[in-house]
Amino acid sequence: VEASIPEPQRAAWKKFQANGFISQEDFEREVVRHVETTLARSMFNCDETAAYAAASLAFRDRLITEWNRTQQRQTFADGKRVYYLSLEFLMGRALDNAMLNVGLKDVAKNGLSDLGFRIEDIIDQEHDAALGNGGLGRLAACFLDSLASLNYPAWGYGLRYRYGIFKQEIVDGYQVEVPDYWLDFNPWEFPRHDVVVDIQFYGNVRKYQDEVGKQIAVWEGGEIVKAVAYDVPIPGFDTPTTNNLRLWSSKAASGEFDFQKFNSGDYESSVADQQRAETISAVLYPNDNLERGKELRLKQQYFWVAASLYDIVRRFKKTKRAWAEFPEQVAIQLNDTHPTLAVVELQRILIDLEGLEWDEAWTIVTKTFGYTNHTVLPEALEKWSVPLMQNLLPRHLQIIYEVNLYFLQSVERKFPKERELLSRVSIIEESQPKMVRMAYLAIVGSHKVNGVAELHSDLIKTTIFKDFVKIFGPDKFTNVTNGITPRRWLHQANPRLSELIASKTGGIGFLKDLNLLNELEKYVDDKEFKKEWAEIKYANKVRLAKHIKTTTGVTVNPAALFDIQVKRIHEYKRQQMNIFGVIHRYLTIKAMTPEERKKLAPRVSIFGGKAAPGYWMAKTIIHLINNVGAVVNKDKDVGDLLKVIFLEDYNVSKAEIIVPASDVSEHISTAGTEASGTSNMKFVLNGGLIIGTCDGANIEITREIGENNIFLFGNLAEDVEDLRHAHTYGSHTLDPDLVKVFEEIKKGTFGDATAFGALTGAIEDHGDYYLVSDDFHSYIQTQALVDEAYKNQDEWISKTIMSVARMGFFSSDRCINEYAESIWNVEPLSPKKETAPGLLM
Ligand code: CGF
Repeated sequence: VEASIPEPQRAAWKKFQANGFISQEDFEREVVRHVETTLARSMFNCDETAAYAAASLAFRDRLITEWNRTQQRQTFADGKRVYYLSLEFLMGRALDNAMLNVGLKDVAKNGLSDLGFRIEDIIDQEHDAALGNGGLGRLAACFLDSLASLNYPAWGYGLRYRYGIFKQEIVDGYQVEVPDYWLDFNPWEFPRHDVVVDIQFYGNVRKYQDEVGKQIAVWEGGEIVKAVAYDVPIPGFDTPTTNNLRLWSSKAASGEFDFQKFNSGDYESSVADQQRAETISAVLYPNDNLERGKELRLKQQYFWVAASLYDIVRRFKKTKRAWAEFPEQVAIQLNDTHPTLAVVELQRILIDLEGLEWDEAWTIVTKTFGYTNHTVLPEALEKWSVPLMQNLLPRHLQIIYEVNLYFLQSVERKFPKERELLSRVSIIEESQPKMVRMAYLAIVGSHKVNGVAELHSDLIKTTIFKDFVKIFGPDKFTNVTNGITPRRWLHQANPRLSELIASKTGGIGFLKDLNLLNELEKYVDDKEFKKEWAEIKYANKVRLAKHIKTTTGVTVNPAALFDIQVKRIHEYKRQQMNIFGVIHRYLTIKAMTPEERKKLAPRVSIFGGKAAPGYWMAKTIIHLINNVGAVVNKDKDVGDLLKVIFLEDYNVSKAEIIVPASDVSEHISTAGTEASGTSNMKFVLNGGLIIGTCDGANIEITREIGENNIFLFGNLAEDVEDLRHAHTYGSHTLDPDLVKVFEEIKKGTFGDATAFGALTGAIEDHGDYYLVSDDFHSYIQTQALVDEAYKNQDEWISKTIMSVARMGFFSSDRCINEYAESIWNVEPLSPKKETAPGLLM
């Protein structure tokens, strides 16, 4: 059906086309209209929640106007688009971001005040969109911001989980998970009930030869689930470009419920189908760096990639181009191996549905995809059991076998004498049951594979993907060091610092070209500037101290050194080493004379982060941190010298309060385990120093900001294997300070010692896989250097200014430009007007 308005009537449309507000008056009118009509409330019945809803709807309308124009522009330009496939998008709050990106925060602030509200209170009403676990999902969110800000024609594709990452409550020191139902009111999405795709599961494959002898495969039977699109507008900063994030929601194909069953009195099973279908997009798997191989997860993956590819292919087919041009129009990035089935799905579409020959199709497929690896941890590398896949996706499994066959044949031709190599690189692992190795499938199906920091990209080439480098050559493997968006992680989270920087670098241009931060080097010794810099840090610490007081009841001194470690709780990230260090500090303070105590810099050790619900060791670490806090925080001998805080339910909006308040933050993973880390970048950008290992992006941060401005410690990645070997086969003597810490735990100082037996046992008796004992001495020594350095505030501040000045490299804009150039081969499409209406530079 033709949906376009006929030419003669278009003038009427143009006259009434929505334009979105620009002035304060228009904004206020829109807010009042939404309160009164959309929400059916009045001025006598408008609380902060309603005001948030109305303000958000006003901004949403504003965004959608530009979204429409952007989509039209991109369609007319008919150029290449990027599609970023990610099972996680950890977006956080949208209102503040939208206001800042379109340059209308002041308008909103004054408008809301005119209507009787404080903007901060309104912003605070918003529920985080928490469709992710940690770094990987937040990276995807930063990338969307950069793609739009740099005017790249790009779409994100993900799942619209009904439940995002769980809310964490701490009860008696233990983590308790509470479901996070966030969709009660979500003004940021547009349901597209007209964009619905049928997704098939199960069934079987019928093969036959057609008249000309061609093999035809038909996937039949099974069940159908509907994918419904929900669109979320993504506004660029200082540009009208507004890109799209399309999230799929699952729905039963058979409508509401089975009426036949219902009428025959079988009510329960009549709704069962519907529920089963809706379960697919119901919940985000709460694991970071761990894959568990559950069928529902595989269903999620196929559901999402099949719907996304259908959409992408449909859009391409409208251009009426030849299939060979597909990779010139479409670049698809696989965020980790989660979307790897997309490779197989595209091949299936091309050969089974569009009738292309295998080789022709496979050339198109491999030119289209790029794959980003985010981890070398073996437990995180995805594998799917062949029987499971056979049952759920029978045709896809056949295609995977065929891809593998041709791949192995090519390897054999190239390396005829290396039989071992064939089994090592086979996409099918010959185990019991057989498994599909998704990373290998992603490598074979993509034209580029990248790691996310230099060390990580080197490691994948020399360890887990070594054989593939030999087969495909080194050029297929590349590095794109992660980045963060300075819009959210400086301008939004730390408005005062952003303003101060703007005043010295010639305006807010640095938010689009982060290298302009270089200008700050001039002020490293400027007294007045340093004073303001220090005041801002102090104010941010006061803000966090208030948050700590209201959420934990503990009073902390904002003048103390704030030492922060916030991230997912994982043994490789070594929060256990941090808390053991805290216990060591506690014991040291207890043994000090009052005179000695006076010389010590007071410290607040702040932790935050979620443990995967099934990750018992991580939960034990949380428990120990809380128990140590309970003892230390009420110890009169210690007073302000040490406080230990665990912040409940760490998420993006809390990070916006926490990150700007650090003096030191900890990034202390065992060398070679953290692919990149991105919170390290956020903390340094906000004027905090870091204590860290030579791991992930810490290495490049050191290169950029200089060795004098970072506290590095610990063993190097290249020595880790030997040390582990020595633990297992040699004698493993524990660090004496660590032994004392363990003795204290075992005495029961921090509650029932048996609760922590596994934690100490992993180090004492089970090989200390994460090298906690090996690194403990150098960790403690380096913490002492931090104490010393902090005493010289003048120099400390200079270090932080110098560091911020040199952080330009870590903008996600740099990162996206690198992807665009070296992987996607896509150009920005700038709107004619350079500046978004309302944004005054
Ligand atoms: O991806 C991670 C994070 N945990 O989500 N990985 N995964 N999977 C890595 O462990 C981080 O080191 C990395 O910064 C992040 C984004 O690439």
